[in-house]
Amino acid sequence: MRIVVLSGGVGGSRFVRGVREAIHRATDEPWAGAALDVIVNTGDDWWLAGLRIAPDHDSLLYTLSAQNDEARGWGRVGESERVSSELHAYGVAPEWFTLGDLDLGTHIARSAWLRAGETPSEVARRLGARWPLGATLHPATDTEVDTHVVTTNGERLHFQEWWTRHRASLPVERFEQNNIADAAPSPGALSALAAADVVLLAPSNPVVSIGTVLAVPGMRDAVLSAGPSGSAPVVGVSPIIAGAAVRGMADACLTAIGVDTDAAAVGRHYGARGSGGLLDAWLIGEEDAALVNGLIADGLDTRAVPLWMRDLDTSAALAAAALAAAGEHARA
Ligand code: FO1
Repeated sequence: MRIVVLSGGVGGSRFVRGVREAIHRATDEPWAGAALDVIVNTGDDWWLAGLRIAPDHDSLLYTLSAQNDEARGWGRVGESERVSSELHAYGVAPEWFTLGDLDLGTHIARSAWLRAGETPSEVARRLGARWPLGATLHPATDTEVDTHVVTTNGERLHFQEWWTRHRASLPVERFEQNNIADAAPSPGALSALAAADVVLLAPSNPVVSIGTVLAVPGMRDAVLSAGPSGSAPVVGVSPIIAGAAVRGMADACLTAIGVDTDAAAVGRHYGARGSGGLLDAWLIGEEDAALVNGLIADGLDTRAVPLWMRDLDTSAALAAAALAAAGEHARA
């Protein structure tokens, strides 16, 4: 079996780790021994101090290699910030963005390979080769599609500044990705989807993570026609529980595109395959069980399951629930 997950950063990384764990724990489930490919959002990426920073990729790299700082949610465990304070002192990195010493190793390696002419996909392969990740990470596209925020008072700033400096507090007119019209899915993303038996949308930010992955021309069609028979089931996991974003500031992003911050609205935003959307099934939290019947009545197969990923057990159980839902939609 081949599983493909579309993922952003922190929430996505926990979910992908859960999928990997569910694969390892499986005995007679169809996903025992499955291959795992992750299509990673690159809209958060930016150039800083001459280095290419790729937060969502690095969240996955560090989480799957157990190098991540679980408490902080990003960066490396056991980190120090000696170089970062020098970068701040010289003014080549803003005070509100910290590049840890170990983390800089990743950014320097990535930037060196990029400068040598390697693609982001090749860079991801080389970075991942250092650890047994149990998954293959594919940037959604090898084109730089940095997300920018146009605020309601006409400012245009990189997503990282809006997210990290302003904590998503500036009202948003729209999000836009540079070069998105010229972008194409990365070769690895396309081949993973072509071979997929199931596609999962991680509980990442539906707008600036999953949304940005799907905004790459050709990606949505590749998801909808995934698999050898072009009909691999697509199952999504809600990043919203009881009207609140589990992590990050997805609520600010959803508001910006006119979608309510609730599990039903996000499910409808992705849409049921039968009505022109993406999903064959949608997983929401037990806290939102009252929303299930309305969504099913609208043609979206919805299940209320434990959605909180507190540890490996709960993450693996959530992943297994998503894979089981996919199995019920597997077509010939
Ligand atoms: N988030 C912060 O809130 N403050 C930081 O200084 C910061 C630095 C940073 C460095 C590398 C990296 O990969 C991520 C970093 N993040 C930081 C997190 C990042 O901005 C967000 O987690 C993602 O972009 C949101 O998906």
